[in-house]
Amino acid sequence: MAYIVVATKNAHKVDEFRALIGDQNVELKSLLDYPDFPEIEEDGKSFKENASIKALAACKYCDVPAFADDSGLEVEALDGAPGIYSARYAPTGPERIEKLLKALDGKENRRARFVCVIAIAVNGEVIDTFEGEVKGRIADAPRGEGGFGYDPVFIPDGYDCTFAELPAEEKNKISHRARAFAKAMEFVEDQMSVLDNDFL
Ligand code: ITT
Repeated sequence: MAYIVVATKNAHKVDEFRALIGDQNVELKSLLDYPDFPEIEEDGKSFKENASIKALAACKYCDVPAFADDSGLEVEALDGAPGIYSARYAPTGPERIEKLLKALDGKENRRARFVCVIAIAVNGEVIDTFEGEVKGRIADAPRGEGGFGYDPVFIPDGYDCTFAELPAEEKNKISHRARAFAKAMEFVEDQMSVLDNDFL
């Protein structure tokens, strides 16, 4: 079976992508399947740059088409922070959430958005990038056990519950990742020949 590599070590992202790919005749591998893969320095200045760095590194190392997801949470009242530094905002997940809630303490504006940029790399080149977003607001306290990262404090527009309280299928219908992935798939379907027919 043909396979593609997603350039991530985040098992939650892999699960979400597997669910998004569904029953297509393609196997999804990740950097968790390549334990010797060298650490990638994410020194880009944007989601797009970091996604491109990761996709290219995986494509070159694994010698197959690869894609990467660089994502994060942008909070309006914090001028877009933590943004591309979402994974590095504090040492652990609970500490990141605690720091975010503290930073928003007393602020009326709790608007935020999750952003995801997917980069696709084939034959040692990034061929395109795709962005998805989901808008919402930051809850007063963490709620729910599902998802990962900032999900317990993110309430998507149109809902009263956090991403962590939603069933995974529901998050996967409206998330920044799902939206970026839908755009990427549309492109891939149009460009099958460019991708050597090995990519889906
Ligand atoms: P890789 O670089 O290996 O893919 P990572 O987790 O470090 O894994 P990023 O650099 O893209 O990935 O950082 C994304 C961070 O943004 C992630 O660790 C979460 O803190 C947050 N984030 C992104 N998408 C999220 C989601 O769907 N739900 C909750 N938090 C999310």
